[in-house]
Order: sequence, then structure tokens, then C-alpha cells
Amino acid sequence: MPLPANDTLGRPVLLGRQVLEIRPSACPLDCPDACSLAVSVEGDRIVSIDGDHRNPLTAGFICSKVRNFARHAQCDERLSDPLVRTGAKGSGDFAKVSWDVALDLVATRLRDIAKRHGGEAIVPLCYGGSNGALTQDGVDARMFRRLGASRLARTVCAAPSGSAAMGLYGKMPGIALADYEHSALTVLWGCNPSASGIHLVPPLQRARARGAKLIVIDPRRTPLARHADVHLALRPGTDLVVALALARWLFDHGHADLEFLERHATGVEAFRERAQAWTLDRAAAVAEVDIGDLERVAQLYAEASPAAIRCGWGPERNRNGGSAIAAILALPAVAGKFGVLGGGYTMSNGRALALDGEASIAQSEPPTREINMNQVGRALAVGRAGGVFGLFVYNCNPLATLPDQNAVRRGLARTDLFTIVFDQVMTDTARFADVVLPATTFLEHDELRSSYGAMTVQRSRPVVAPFGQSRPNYTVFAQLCERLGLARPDDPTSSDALVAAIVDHSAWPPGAAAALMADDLTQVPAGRVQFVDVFARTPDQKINLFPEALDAEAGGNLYRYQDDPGTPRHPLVLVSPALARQVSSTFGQLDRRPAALHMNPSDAASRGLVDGGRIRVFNELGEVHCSVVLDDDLRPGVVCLPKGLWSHRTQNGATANALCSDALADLGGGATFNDARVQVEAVP
Ligand SMILES: Nc1nc2c(c(=O)[nH]1)N[C@H]1C(S)=C(S)[C@@H](COP(=O)(O)OP(=O)(O)OC[C@H]3O[C@@H](n4cnc5c(=O)[nH]c(N)nc54)[C@H](O)[C@@H]3O)O[C@H]1N2
Ligand SMILES: Nc1nc2c(c(=O)[nH]1)N[C@H]1C(S)=C(S)[C@@H](COP(=O)(O)OP(=O)(O)OC[C@H]3O[C@@H](n4cnc5c(=O)[nH]c(N)nc54)[C@H](O)[C@@H]3O)O[C@H]1N2
Ligand code: SF4
Ligand SMILES: [Mo]
Repeated sequence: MPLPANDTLGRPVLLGRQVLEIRPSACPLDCPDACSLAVSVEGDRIVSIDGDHRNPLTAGFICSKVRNFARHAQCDERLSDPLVRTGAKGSGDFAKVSWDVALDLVATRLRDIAKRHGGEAIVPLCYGGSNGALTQDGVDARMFRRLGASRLARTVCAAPSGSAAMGLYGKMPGIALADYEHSALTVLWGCNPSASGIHLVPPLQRARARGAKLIVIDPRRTPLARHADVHLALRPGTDLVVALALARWLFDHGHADLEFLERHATGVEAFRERAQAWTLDRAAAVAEVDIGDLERVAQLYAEASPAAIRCGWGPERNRNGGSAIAAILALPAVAGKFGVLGGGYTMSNGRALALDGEASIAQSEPPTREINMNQVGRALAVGRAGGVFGLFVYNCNPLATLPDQNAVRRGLARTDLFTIVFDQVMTDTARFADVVLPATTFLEHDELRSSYGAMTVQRSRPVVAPFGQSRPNYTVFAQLCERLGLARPDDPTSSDALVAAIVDHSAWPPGAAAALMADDLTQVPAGRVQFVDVFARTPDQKINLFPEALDAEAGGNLYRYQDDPGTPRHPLVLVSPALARQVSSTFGQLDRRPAALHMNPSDAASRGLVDGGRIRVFNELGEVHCSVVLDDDLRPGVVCLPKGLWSHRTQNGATANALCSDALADLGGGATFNDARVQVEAVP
């Protein structure tokens, strides 16, 4: 079907004998692009979903995941009714009940748990299901705060990078993704936009067509690495030493912009001192890359302008992750790459047009204990002091996405743990629930969506009726507040009241709120230049290359490399990157094909493994049984099993997360998924 022009939105269109209406929406999935959508519907049936142009980054195209969203919205696993458990935990045996029965049961049990064990025995477990402001941190937070529940440290993603970006730049907005078109050199550092943010690809291609250079720093030969001028396939977890060596080289070879640093940065000497330990030679040895390639990266970066670094989340997911991101983000400051369109860096743009949801919560946060979501398995352990007896999972599929999967599974299997799972589909986690609540999708509820890539905020309204009995998060948590006696008359509960509270309190540029209300989208336009139009949001507006607080958090070891955790028994690095067909585990029910571990042919040969053979990949935490695919896109020493797989994809139901420990990164309490070290052997 041809792409609808913007002015057809909301109007009926005659297509053959069908009367279609094209309704606007916005994608709230955990993806940097935040596409604006045009949904063709016939009555309550979704006919097609396309991108439109309201968010200019969308540029009229979207990923196939969302183009085919109807498959998710109407799949066999889609939840239509509330369910209560009738069989053993994990068995998936449930009986349908009415919402009244389900909500009464949840309210009664939560009240009992709070009375017997204290509110902190209840843990809300939520993360990336929706980047919409109405599905998280609104009425849900109000309920948990008033219950005195434990707080959740949301650390499974972006915690180390967030700490680093905050410490150095106060999370200054980055180069707009569209402006990569203007860069003469882009460094894609641990970032794979071909899968995880496809709208960066066209600007990169336009830049390439004009002769721009491309460097990809990634242990895998990603689709864009194939066409890069340099692909630095470093050993995972060694970005820190590579970035520090580049910084030292820039200083030593007269490429540091001392004038810029003098005017705009503090902590320069302390940073330089820690970088001093790393020559290019030494870094190349530790990162296991060719010294010639590393020298080429240094030369290209020093010479090019505008030079952009698009930093992804690959470099943060290890023991050195926070320091690594800090060192990477220090490079444009050292090399003086700011001040021109297409020069500087982009990490998360989440604070560019940040939503302030506090007013919509209408309840201050109590100082209850905080549980790091990377260590939920540990927190759920049997007999643990200060035990958890109530777990409320929503916007999250912990069994598929949290570290130490076996510990999470053991916890979920506890018969004395009352678990509620509120989701759109019967996930692996939901099978362990005592009560399952069916959630609407973003096409069926109201939403307000900000983004961490595109600098937009979009309001979207339901375009079709809820599936079965499913309900939106804001409705269900308001109904639970009522039942728990926690509702107050002046609480904002309707979606309009929640949006108004958020919009009124968000500190946006003049006119932004009015624009949002008028055309349902507001944005920071592309074309803004770092250190011309936007500045560091630190208290003194300067870059702090050595934030003391971060050094303290890292035990005095900010920018100090921690060695590889590999052992002779478990020497291989397991990485678990994003899949093009899923968003984390979302849509995982739609793929029924057996998963395969990818491995460099030389690693396979030394283990006697053949392409397609059955293998066991294991370490001291667990094992995964699947097949192996020989793949020279992976560097030797590194194997790959993607994130977010569902249990049906492997022979023993375990996925990469069964091999990931709950050890924390140096900053932000972040996850260390890519520190998993494993061994692989053939299974007869
Ligand atoms: N289709 C799709 N899109 C997504 C997602 C998804 O699951 N699917 N997830 C969304 C979410 S939640 C996020 S956080 C973002 C993530 O966006 P990205 O950061 O772009 O994606 P990742 O696949 O997590 O990691 C990027 C790359 O880092 C590499 N890598 C792994 N370890 C290292 C390392 O130590 N150093 C370096 N330099 N590279 C390393 C991986 O090989 C991978 O190619 O994408 C979002 N978009
Ligand atoms: N091995 C490994 N694991 C990883 C990573 C890795 O690199 N390696 N990276 C991680 C990263 S980057 C992230 S962000 C996390 C994400 O981990 P999760 O937060 O668990 O995200 P999803 O897997 O997308 O699961 C979100 C769930 O929310 C549900 N949902 C969506 N919308 C709604 C709604 O409106 N209401 C309700 N009630 N539910 C809804 C979806 O159906 C889905 O089941 O996973 C992490 N896991
Ligand atoms: S997942 Fe990303 S690329 Fe796909 S429609 Fe949503 S925002 Fe766009
Ligand atoms: Mo993420």
C-alpha cells in the first residue's frame, strides 16, 4: 500500500471496496527511533501499519516488527482475560476469572503481605516494555509508594552509560540522529543501528555517498562494519583501554584541543593521568586488535571534522562499562570535535525533552529499600532475610531478560511467593504467576511517548478497541489503588489528567507543550550544534572529565581497567546483542525456529565442532543446549547468542541469561551481560 501522506491522517480512504481510516499513532517500544505511525484500520481491524513523516526521523518507513504488529496483537499467546493459577508454578495451567475476582485477589494478597511482612516484602518489577509515560512511573508508582513497597533500581540497561553521561556532561543532548548526514567521519562504537535503531542508517549512507568515513568498533562484523574504513573487532570489555589510549595519543601528538578544554572542561589533568597508562601498543595488545588498525582509527579521528561518535550500549555491559563510556565520551572534548554540525557525540538523548512524571504520581517516594533489578534472582532466594513475598511484574519479562536466569527461575518457582504478571502475552515469566492480568497494546490505549534517540514527545490515542478483556496499565493500577484504599480524590487517574500533569510540570522549551497539545508531537529540531546551541548540563556548564563522585563510586578506580574474567575452564566471551526481529524479548513468541550459538570457525575447529552440530554452552551458572553456526563475522574467542530469546528456542529451555552473572558494572549498578565467560562442547 502506498504510504499515506500526512494530510490523510484521520480521514476515511476508499481502497477498492474497503473503507479504511488512517489513524495516527506513535511507537512506544524500547527503541531510539520513536517512529510516528499511520495505522490503517477497517472498523476495529488493523489493515496495515506504516511510518509517516510527523517525526521527521521516521521518514515514512518503519521496521518490520511494527509493520507486522498485528501478528503480535492477535497471536495465540495474547492474553484476553485475567487468569489465576490452577497448576504448579511454571506449568502454565490457569483458569479464566473476571477482572473483579482477579483484582480483589491481588488487593487482598498485597494487603496481607504488607501486614505480615511489611510493605518492603513487595517488589514492583518493571522495565522496558513500553517507553510510554502512561504505562510506567505514573499510577503504578503511586500505588507502590503508598504501599511502602521496595524500590527497584532500574539497572538492566543504560545504568553505567547514564552515570557516565551524567557525570561528564549532565546528559547533554547529543547530535541529532538526522545530523549524522553532515559528519565527515562517524565512529559507531558498540552500536548496531542496522538492528537496533534503523533510522540512523540513511543519514550514514548519505554521508558515505559524499565520501564520509566510517569506523565500527564492535567484536562482531555487523552489517555496517562490512563497509567500514576500519572495523576494530576488539575483545568485549576492552573499550576502556582503547578509548584511553586514543586520548593519550591525541594529547601526545598535538591533536588535543587545549584551548577548548581550558574553556569548557574540568578534571582534565586527572583524566590525562589515568589515560597515561595506555599507549596504543599496550591497548592493542589487551584489546587483541591490530596495532595498524588502531593507529588508523587515531589518525582518522584526529584529522576528520565534523567527526561524530555514536556510542551504543555494547561497551557498557561489562565490569569496565561505566569507565569505558566515560572515556569514549571524553574523546570529542579532548580532540575538540564539538562546535560544528555533525561533530561531537550521541549517547542517550533521553534528557533532551525529558518528561517529568512526578506530578502524575502524586505521591513522594518513601525511603524504602532498593533492590537492584540485576540481582532479583538473589533477592528472591529462599529464606533470605528481608524476604520478598509479593512480586508484581509488568512491562518486563524477567525470566527472559535478567541475569542469572536459573536463580530467577528458582525464585519464581517459590510457592510462598505471590507473583502477579501483567502483560500482553503469556511470557515465560507469566507461566510462573499466581495471577496473570491482560494488558492492552499501544494501539489500544492512550500514550505519551518521549524518546532516547529521536528528540520527540508524541501523544497517541487508541486506534482499535482493546483485545478481549485487556486493560491499560493506568486503568488497572488506579483500580488496584481503589481496592487497596490508597486512592485519593485529587489523584490524576484518567489518561488526560495524567498527560496534563506531566506536560504542565515538564521543563520544556517555550512553546513545546502547546505544540504537543496542538498536533500531538513536539520535538527538538535537528541542526543544533553541541557547544554552540547546547551545552553541558552540569552545574557549572562545563564538561567534567573526572567526576569525583564517579571515582568514589568506582572505589577510586574510575578509568582503571579491570582484567578479563575469563578462565581456562571458561575462556570464551559470550555476547548477547539485540535481534532485528525482537525488541529485547518482545515479539519472541512469534519466532519458533531453534536458536543457534554463533562461533568463529577457528574456535569450532579447535573443539571439533561442525556447522549445525548440537552443542552445550556452559559455565558455573548454567548451560544452554542448542546448535552451533560457524560464523566468521565473529572474532575468535567470542561467541554469540542474542538477548531476549524465549525458552522454546533452545533444547533445554535456558537462554544466554542462564550464563550471565549478577555481578555489577563499575558504575550505576549496571548489568555485565557481556562478561559471561563460557565453554562449548559437542553433545552427542
Ligand atoms: N531490533 C531491536 N532494536 C532494539 C532493541 C532490540 O532488542 N531489538 N533493543 C533496544 C534496546 S533495549 C537497547 S538498549 C538498544 C541497544 O542498541 P545497541 O547498543 O546498538 O545494540 P546492542 O546489540 O545491545 O549492542 C551493540 C553492539 O555492541 C557489540 N558489543 C558487545 N560487547 C561489546 C563491547 O564490549 N564493546 C563494543 N565496542 N561492542 C560490544 C555487539 O556485538 C553489538 O553489535 O537497542 C534498542 N533497539
Ligand atoms: N543476555 C542479555 N540480556 C539482556 C540484555 C543483554 O544485552 N544481554 N540487555 C537488556 C536490555 S538492553 C534491556 S532494555 C532489557 C529489557 O528487558 P525487559 O524490560 O524485560 O523488556 P522486554 O523483554 O521487552 O519485555 C517487556 C514486556 O513488557 C510487556 N509490555 C509491553 N507493553 C506493555 C504495557 O503497556 N503494559 C504491560 N503491563 N506490559 C507491557 C511486553 O509484552 C513484554 O513481555 O533486557 C536486558 N536483557
Ligand atoms: S521499533 Fe523502532 S524502528 Fe520499529 S517502529 Fe518502533 S521506533 Fe520505529
Ligand atoms: Mo536496553
